[in-house]
Amino acid sequence: MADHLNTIRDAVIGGKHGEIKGLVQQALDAGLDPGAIINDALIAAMDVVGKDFGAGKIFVPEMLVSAVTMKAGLDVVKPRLAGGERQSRGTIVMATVKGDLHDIGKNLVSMMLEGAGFKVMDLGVDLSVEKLIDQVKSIQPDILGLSALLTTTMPEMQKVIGELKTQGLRGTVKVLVGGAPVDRAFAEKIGADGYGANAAEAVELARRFAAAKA
Ligand code: B1M
Repeated sequence: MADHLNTIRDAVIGGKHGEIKGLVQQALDAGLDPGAIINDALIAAMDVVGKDFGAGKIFVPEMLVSAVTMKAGLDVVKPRLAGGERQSRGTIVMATVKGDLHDIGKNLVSMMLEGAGFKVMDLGVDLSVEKLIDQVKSIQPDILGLSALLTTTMPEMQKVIGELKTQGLRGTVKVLVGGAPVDRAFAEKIGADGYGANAAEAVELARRFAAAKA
């Protein structure tokens, strides 16, 4: 089991995008838990990549190839996660905020929320306040999930919450925030309804919101 996880982790770190799908499939065929593949191999690999990038050992192209490799691995795991529970627990709009192109964590959170029975409408990356407000008006989701990976884009979350208030929409939607630089104190400061440190916490919070509404 550890062999499969280590091989997948090393493949992501090494950016072996041509091999990753086969390796993940082999691990699934060997009976490994999809959650372990995600947490202990795919995410663990990106932690190493992030540290290496921060330390100047690798550069943006290498980081990008690792990201592409991780995404390809996630695509193989996704069907094993989603569809466990059929009845929708509610609608969640997910997006990465304006100026931010990081979407791996958001995609992962979206996948786990789908797996937990929510209808997830993923708007993608680089979403302006205006576009998000328009989508909240037209989709009328139960939850708005915002992701930010850059310290420079975190303030966009506050702008979105401010605009929801200005337009009288704040009471209609729960706002859930997350992403590596975001923490509970920041979430509280900007008036979000919840903060998820990872996908599991995001799912737990979304479940709590849904239960409170029911
Ligand atoms: Co970027 N990048 N990057 N990058 N990148 C970081 C974030 C950085 C920390 C790297 C570093 O310096 N060590 C750094 C940010 C520094 C800072 O702001 N303080 C950084 C930088 C500087 C940049 C550029 C500016 C680099 C440059 O061009 N000079 C540039 C910015 C581009 C832009 O966005 N405008 C850039 C570009 C890129 C790539 C395009 C090459 C690529 C992104 C590819 C993609 O996403 N499609 C990339 C990557 C891959 C990273 C790292 C290495 C990995 C991010 C990742 O995918 N992690 C990252 C370093 C790191 O974080 N270790 C880094 C795995 C993912 C599963 O985790 O996204 O944290 P994460 O999601 C977690 C939780 O945070 C949480 O759950 C997820 C699962 O557990 N979560 C939520 C996330 N969203 C949530 C929402 C929720 C709840 C929980 O509720 C709604």
